[in-house]
Amino acid sequence: MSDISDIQNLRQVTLQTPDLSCSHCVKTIQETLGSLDGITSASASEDTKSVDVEFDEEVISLGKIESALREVGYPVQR
Ligand SMILES: [Cu+2]
Repeated sequence: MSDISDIQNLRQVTLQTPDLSCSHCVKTIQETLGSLDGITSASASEDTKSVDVEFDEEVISLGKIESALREVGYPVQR
């Protein structure tokens, strides 16, 4: 963990989004998350119906990310 020690609060999660069904969904999700401050990377996959998100917890919370996904039609399954 020493290589990224200057980025203290970076967190990576995989969110299950069952409604993600095609490449258009992938684009929508990646554009939505990409527009949010604090998200350093967002990668959606239609094969696994999930989204890998890397974000700075000091800037944005996981709850906000989930809300943003829900707003564009992809509620996160827990
Ligand atoms: Cu779609």
